[in-house]
Amino acid sequence: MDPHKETDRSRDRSQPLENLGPDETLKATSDYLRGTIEQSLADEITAGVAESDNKLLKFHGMYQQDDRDIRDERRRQKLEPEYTFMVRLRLPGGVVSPSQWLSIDDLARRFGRDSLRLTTRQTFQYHYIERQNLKTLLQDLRDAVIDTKAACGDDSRGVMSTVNPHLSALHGQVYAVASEASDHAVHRTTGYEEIWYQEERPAGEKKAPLKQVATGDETEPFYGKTYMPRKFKIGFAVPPSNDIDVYSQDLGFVAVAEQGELKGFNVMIGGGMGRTDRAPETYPRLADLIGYVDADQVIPVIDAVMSVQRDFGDRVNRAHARFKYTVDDKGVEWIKAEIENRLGFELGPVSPFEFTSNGDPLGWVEGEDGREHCTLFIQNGRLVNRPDSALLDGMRALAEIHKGTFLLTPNQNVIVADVEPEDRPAIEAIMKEHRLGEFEGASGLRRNSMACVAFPTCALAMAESERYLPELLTKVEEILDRHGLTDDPITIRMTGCPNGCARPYISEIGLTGRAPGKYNLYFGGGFHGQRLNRMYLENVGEEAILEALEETLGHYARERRPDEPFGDFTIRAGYVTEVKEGRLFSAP
Ligand code: SRM
Ligand code: SF4
Repeated sequence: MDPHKETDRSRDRSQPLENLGPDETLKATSDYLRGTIEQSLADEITAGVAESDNKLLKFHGMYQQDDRDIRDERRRQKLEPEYTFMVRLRLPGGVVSPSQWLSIDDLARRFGRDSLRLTTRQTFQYHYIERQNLKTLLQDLRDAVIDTKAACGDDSRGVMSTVNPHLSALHGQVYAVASEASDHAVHRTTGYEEIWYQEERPAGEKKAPLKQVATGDETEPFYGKTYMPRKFKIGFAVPPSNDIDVYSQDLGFVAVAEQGELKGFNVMIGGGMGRTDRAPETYPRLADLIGYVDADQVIPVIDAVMSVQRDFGDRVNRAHARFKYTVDDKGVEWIKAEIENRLGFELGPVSPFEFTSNGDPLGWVEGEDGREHCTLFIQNGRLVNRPDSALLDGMRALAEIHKGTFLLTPNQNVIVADVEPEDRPAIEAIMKEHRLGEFEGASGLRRNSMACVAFPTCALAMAESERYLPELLTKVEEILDRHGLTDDPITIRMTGCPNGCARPYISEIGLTGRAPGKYNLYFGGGFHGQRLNRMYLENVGEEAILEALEETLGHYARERRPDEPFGDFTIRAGYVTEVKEGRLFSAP
């Protein structure tokens, strides 16, 4: 029997637009993401943009936001919200040259209120960009050979790659593939160049269609007019580091090497973090391993996998539109068969691999070629100048003398990479002057912590995250001190809502915001991101969180087995039960 005949296609792109959700019509009628963005940018009645254009702007890498700290006050004063824009860069693998850093920094000082934010997917975000500055910002970024295409929106998002392409030949080869994947999977519309760079629309431009999985559309041969049903995330890991959290990617590649050279990749599909409280039909899910491909087949695999989601993803209900749900609805075997059908060959058997952690080893390491690399801890990825530490200035000073590259890590940190041994003293002097090496005194928990942006810019935040985690950690550090756990690496991740932007569902301690000051507390995630955690306490405040941590961490200190990670211990000791099935259908 042909399995395809059995497939319910009532919500996918084979349907007429009127049967699908409103975002599908918006995309289809947007003239390839142009919409009325130009008109919105010129609208003198508001500092914001029309809602439909805001949705389209996401495909251009930006979101309209308003400062939530002053939202109520402005409402009281009968003023419109203070609209500004978040702008996210497309930076595959997080690699940036010193001159690019200087340009990015200049723009943060000119337009972004002296602040840069490093994200959990290895890129920079600007916040507080006023609408009238968007074009200059994007043009200046273009001069630095950087764009913001597809950094948000229903498309292939920022492609991640295990950090440090300079550490070994293998890392460099994997980065090259990730970079090619990013350029390949980005949308092709010239609407971006017309709006932001004021370029003329090309007449009758035709692009070569991608074979097999093309839509027949000349402008967007892969995506067609309706792009993807939802965001789609690709990442490349190089064992033993799982820094990119490959199990959380829609499509993950795990490098396989032979004698230090890249041979191919194990392929994983269907990972994702987002969930909604009290909606058990939404859940975090770990990706399934489906096989192996040689390195030269990565691009066809991306086309095949993304096209399966493009064609079968849910285009009615956006809360159910991520690839993880398509994989579960159709079944992994069905999806794998469909991918192989589109590829025209079968995936090979999985090649064994082992991960040891998903964090960043901080400090200096030496690469194969004798050059050195220093990973700096940037708390929650925020680069600003504060009275006690001028991180923005410090990084700028480094960029002024550094001859190698900077690498943004998936843990919101920065690597000063590719340093000649003779240049190290000058680099270290700047780090010391600007207190960029302060992480050396930080606890193992803080070094392995991440928080999403949340308040005041994120429209979806229900509780504080970036602004609160450092303070909470100071209190938890007292507990760690008492139990002799200060140096133990334990992963903790906080988000201001259940969407999971800091990948909290795969940390050993997870906190997701429910309401101001209230969080769900999770335990039991795998130390290298291989296992989901489970909710231990629901909707609790700081006191209950600290009490729970006092009990569990104290118990861990007394009774852990040699080398037993905290996440494993919380399961063995019965605080939570293991999530075995790779997805969490509902809270316990
Ligand atoms: Fe995220 C939405 C910030 C990584 C899952 N995310 C948002 C928005 C744009 C809020 C919005 O829709 O209005 C946040 C902007 C806040 C702000 O003010 O900057 C936002 N997400 C972030 C960043 C900046 C968090 C950070 O502190 O670094 C990360 C940017 C990554 C990047 O460079 O591209 C970020 N977001 C993630 C991740 C982690 C990852 O991709 O590895 C996830 C979980 C993985 C996944 O996608 O499943 C994630 N963000 C979401 C979701 C839930 C999606 C879902 O499937 O349900 C939303 C909400 C949505 O899309 O509707 C969201
Ligand atoms: Fe905003 Fe929620 Fe993402 Fe945090 S997890 S940045 S609060 S959407």
